[in-house]
Amino acid sequence: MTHSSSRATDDPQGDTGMIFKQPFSRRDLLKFAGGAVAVVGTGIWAGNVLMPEAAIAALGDPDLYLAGTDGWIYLPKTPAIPPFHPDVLAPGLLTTYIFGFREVTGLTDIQLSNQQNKAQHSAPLFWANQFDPAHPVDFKVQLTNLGLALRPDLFDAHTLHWHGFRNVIPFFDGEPSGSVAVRTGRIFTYVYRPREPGTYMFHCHVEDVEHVQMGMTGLVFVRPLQDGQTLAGHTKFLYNDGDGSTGFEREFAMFLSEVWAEAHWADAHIQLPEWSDYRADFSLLNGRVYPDTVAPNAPINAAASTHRLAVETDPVTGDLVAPVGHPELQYQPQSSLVNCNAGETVALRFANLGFREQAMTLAGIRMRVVGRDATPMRGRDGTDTSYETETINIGPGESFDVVFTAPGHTGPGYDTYMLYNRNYLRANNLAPGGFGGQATEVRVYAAGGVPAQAYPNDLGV
Ligand SMILES: [Cu+2]
Repeated sequence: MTHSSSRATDDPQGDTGMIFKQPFSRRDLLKFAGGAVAVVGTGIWAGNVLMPEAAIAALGDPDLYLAGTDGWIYLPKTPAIPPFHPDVLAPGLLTTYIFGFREVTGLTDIQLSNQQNKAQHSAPLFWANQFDPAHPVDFKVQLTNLGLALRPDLFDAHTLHWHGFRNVIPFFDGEPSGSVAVRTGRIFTYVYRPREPGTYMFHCHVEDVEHVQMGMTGLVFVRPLQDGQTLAGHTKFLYNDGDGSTGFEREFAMFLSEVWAEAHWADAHIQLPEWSDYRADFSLLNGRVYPDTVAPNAPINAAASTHRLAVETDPVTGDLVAPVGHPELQYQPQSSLVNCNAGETVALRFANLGFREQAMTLAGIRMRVVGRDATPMRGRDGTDTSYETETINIGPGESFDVVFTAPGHTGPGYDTYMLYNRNYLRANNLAPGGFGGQATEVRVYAAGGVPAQAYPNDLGV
């Protein structure tokens, strides 16, 4: 910044007194605005007016637009948990009340307001590139609070908290007692400089035990600067490994969450859940339970999926387009199916924001853990601390980055390997026939059987 004179003397229009009665020095403003100054740049100081509109304009357009609201999702109706599940208030094919996020990039204002009561679970998948000092560009996410259609009495704010994100300045942290929160009808733009590649999660931090459990949480990851180089035959990587050891051909986000039916029912029926009674009835993967986890993604706009899984929306209403053949999964657009070809290297990005530790097993294929909590498995002296396992134990708030090599397969069709929670009650949620829980499939085709991946969690076929 070059501007250094006081507001009072560098104000030819004489209009800033309407905002600050006392002459303010730039030093005072720096103290006042704190860390936010570091990211808004020099533009807003030119006119000497500390206006939110000016600050937003100086930042440029957000990379991503999210909205917070309520909504409904589908979970199997058996086993029923009377009177909590399925909820008698649920519309159409749906069963379960949620709070959640929606991705609303490109929607008109009218379409945006239409998305009240149309939240999705898990929250929209998005990603950013590692901050490049040579080409400094911040990553910006605009959050609109659309309010809760079913609970207008709950005028809860929402925030975006990027869990595990290093060095976020408090202004953009999203923890509501230490930073701003977005009240109903308000809009706020979060600004990040993602300096550490890896897999993270995000959630609303307002009444977070409730809002996280209700569904305001999802997975976010940061691509390393190393991407685009060719190392060990790979061009895409999980970390800046220097040797290609975290490279992959395909990547799949696996977000673990839970639903306690009684709490969701209570929020829908204007009751107060007792959170110390917490008991997860459903364990979910990317917001669905098996075998819905292997149903396709909702239709995805591949060209628009540069920083987000861009689910197609209705051109008139802006509402989500449901996965083909699965109208009940309209608000659960993300598949967990892993399609790959024999011999390929596949990356799985796990994050858990359920409230219990989970043990995810890939039966018959060894996974190599190359990162934990957005930290590569390297010692201080560079020693490789990655390890092979068939099971990862993943606590609440933890993330794991693993890679595996797809086993051989020839001929038509595919081989199926199960990826599931070792706790059988969580892999099937007590559903009849063993269906219904935190489980999915890895399907290995013969070489060339699955076309190259266009975006994360792209099934290819
Ligand atoms: Cu919230």
